Amino acid sequence: MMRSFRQSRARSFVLGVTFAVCAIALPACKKSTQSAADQNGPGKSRLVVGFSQIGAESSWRTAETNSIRSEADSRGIELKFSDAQGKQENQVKAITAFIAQKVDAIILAPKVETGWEPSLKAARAAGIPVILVDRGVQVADDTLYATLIASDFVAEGRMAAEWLAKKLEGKGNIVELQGTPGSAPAIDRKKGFEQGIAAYEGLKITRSQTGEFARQTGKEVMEAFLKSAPGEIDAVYAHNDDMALGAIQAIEEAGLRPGTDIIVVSIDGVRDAFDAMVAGKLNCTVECNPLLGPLAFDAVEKAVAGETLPKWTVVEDRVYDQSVAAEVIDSRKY
Ligand code: GYE
Repeated sequence: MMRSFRQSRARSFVLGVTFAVCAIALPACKKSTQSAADQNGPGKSRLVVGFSQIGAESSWRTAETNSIRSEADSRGIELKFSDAQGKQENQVKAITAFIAQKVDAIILAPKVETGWEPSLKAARAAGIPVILVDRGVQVADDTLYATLIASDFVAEGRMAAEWLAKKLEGKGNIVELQGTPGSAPAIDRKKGFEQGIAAYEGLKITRSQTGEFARQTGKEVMEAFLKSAPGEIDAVYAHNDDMALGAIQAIEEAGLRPGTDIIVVSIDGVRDAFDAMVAGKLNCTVECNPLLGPLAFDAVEKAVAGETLPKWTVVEDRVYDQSVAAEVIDSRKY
C-alpha cells in the first residue's frame, strides 16, 4: 500500500504523511463521537454541506451519490447537491456558489486531477474545509484540502493485471478501455495495470482508448477495436464495469462469446458486473467501494471541529472473479 501510495501520489502528497487504512464496512471506522445532529442540539443550526458531484456516468457514481445523500439525511445534515453533468467548469461554479452560501464544508468528487487550485484557495480563504472523495487532485500545496477518501487505483490496476496474467498464462493481446482522460482513476489504473503486466513479455496492450467510464462509449470503442483487429484480441481490460458491460455487448454483436473467446476484466464491482460474472460473460472485477458517505461525513464533522485529518484514507478493495460471483452476489451492497 505504502509503495503504491508513493508511486501514484508523490506528486500531490508530501511523504511521511500518515494515512488511515480502513474498510468502509467496518464499524471500527465509524466515528465514536456524537453525530452532527446530536452536537447541534435543540436551537443550534445544523451543519450545511455542499457536495459537488461529477455527474452520473456510471452505476458506481450513482451508488456514491446515494450513499452521500442518505448519510447526510441520517445525520441531520443539510446537503446542497450539485450535479456537474460531467463538466469540470460546472464543478468550479458549484464551489463558488457553495462559498457564497457560506456552507460549513464542501465535499468534492473532482472530475480530473488538475485545475483546482483557484477553487480550493477560495474555499480556504473563506474558512471552508474541502473533503475530496473518490478521486485525487494534483496541487502544489496539499493543505488546500482537508483529506482525500479514495481507493488506491494503482493497486486496483495491478490486481486486475495479476489476475489477467494468470488467466492468460502470461501471453496475449489486450485492449484497454480507459476512463475519463485526466482523471485520477484513469491515470492510475493504467499505470498499475502496466506495472502488473511488465513482468510478462508475452502480454501486450495492443490498443488503448478512452470509453469515458460510460457503457455506450465503451461499447462503441470496443466495436472499433474488433473491426480493426479481427481475431487478434485475447482480452479486454476496462477501467470500470460499465465500459466492460458495453464491451461485452459489442463482443456478442460481433458473434463472439465474451468471457470465453475474449476474456473481460474490469474494476468497480457493481451489481451488474456480478450478474455478468454469474452469466459467464465477465471474468473478473476488482472492487472499488463507492459507499463513501459514512467516511465522508466523519471527515466533515472532524474538519469542521478543527481536527487535522490524514491526507489520504485508503478504501480497501479486493478481487472477485467468476469462481466466487454466485456465492457472494447476494451480499453485495451496490
Ligand atoms: O470507478 C467509475 C466512475 O472515480 C472511482 O469513476 C471513481 C470512478 C469509478 O465513473 O465507475
